[in-house]
Amino acid sequence: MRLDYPPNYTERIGAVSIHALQKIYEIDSGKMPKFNGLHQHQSIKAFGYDELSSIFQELAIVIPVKNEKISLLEGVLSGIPNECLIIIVSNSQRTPVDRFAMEVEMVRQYSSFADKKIMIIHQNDPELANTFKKIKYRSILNTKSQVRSGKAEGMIIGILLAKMHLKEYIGFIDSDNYFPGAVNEYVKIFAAGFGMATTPYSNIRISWRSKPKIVNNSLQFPRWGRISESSNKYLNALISHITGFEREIITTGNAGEHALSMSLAENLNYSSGYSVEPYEFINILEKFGGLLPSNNPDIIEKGIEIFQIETRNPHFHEEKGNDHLAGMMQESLLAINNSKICNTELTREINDHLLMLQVKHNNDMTKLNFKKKHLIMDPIKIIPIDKFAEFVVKNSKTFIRIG
Ligand SMILES: Nc1nc2c(ncn2[C@@H]2O[C@H](COP(=O)(O)OP(=O)(O)O)[C@@H](O)[C@H]2O)c(=O)[nH]1
Ligand SMILES: [Mg+2]
Repeated sequence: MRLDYPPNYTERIGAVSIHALQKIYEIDSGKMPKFNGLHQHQSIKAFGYDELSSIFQELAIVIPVKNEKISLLEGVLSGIPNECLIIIVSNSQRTPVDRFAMEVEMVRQYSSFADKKIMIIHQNDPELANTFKKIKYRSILNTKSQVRSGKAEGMIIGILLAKMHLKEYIGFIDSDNYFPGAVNEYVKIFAAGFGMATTPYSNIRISWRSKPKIVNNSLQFPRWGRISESSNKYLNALISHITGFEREIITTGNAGEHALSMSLAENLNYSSGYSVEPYEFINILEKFGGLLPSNNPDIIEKGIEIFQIETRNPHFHEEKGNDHLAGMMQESLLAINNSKICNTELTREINDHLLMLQVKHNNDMTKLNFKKKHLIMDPIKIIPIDKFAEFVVKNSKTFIRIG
């Protein structure tokens, strides 16, 4: 992979470096010759396969899935480089049709052809909830002491399984992606990002080149979806307010495809459901941006790097309708608005936006509850990972390891 390096500019906020969008010149830059001081251009960096491969071996790819088409999930698996550990966290229905069983069956069949390491677990496995109770990680449980539904909740389970398999990096890829080639590019981007990082605390975020859709019977390639446009706008407004300079550095507010080094992942709080991606930015700034008190001197000293890298492939995923989008927009806006670092002027603007959303969807008040709670989960660092591993392996009936 060959891409811009160093990034065009970097915004520094406390210990956090947010790098501007980096462009890819070659998805595959061939076999790199041994370093001779000549092949690295001054403003470009190339990663040969060997270099990427050594990062893939340390990388777990977490795929959250809820009732997606089985063939889409299989396509996603096919795009992930062989060396990566794959962790599927499913919240698919068990009755009347057991879609989780169908997923397990597909993974078993697929594995007989592809020599990959794949794990799968169901988010609603009662033994998983029991494990969380025993280790006193209650912020992932609902009032009935079950693991809450939600993408972020699934991601946390994925991070824990990756940690228990001693992985250094975790990447997240949605299961409803139509292009296995795009998935392959995402994983290469994650590895290139970790390869560029100069600190153990890094976050790699994917910016899609385009999100194709059909409008009036013709294929169009808009750059942003509606939600990304809004959350990028508000995140940029927040950053401009902090730095005093108006810039549009953030292009990846809602990127479902992103990756974290384990050292950073285990220190972050996660916001429930779909607000997890914009909240990741917010939480990094809250914790390490020097705006609020921090109790992580080692991380502050080494610094955090956020890379944003633009794909060459378009992003094409399952369209889930307007209600889904409105709910997601509301969750994302609340995640930004409820932060202590969000200033009053921006809060007013976001509140107006939320109000407008509610008026638009006034016949669907239950889904767009203005007083909706925005739940924050504790950093997984507090979980004794050996105990978690022991309980999950011994008790969880849905935890299956293949390959
Ligand atoms: N484990 C898990 N995955 C979920 C849950 N809800 C959604 N997902 C998955 O999360 C990914 C993103 O969700 P999606 O509905 O496509 O959201 P969008 O792409 O951001 O519009 C998809 O792979 C979903 O199948 C959940 O409650 N648990
Ligand atoms: Mg999707």
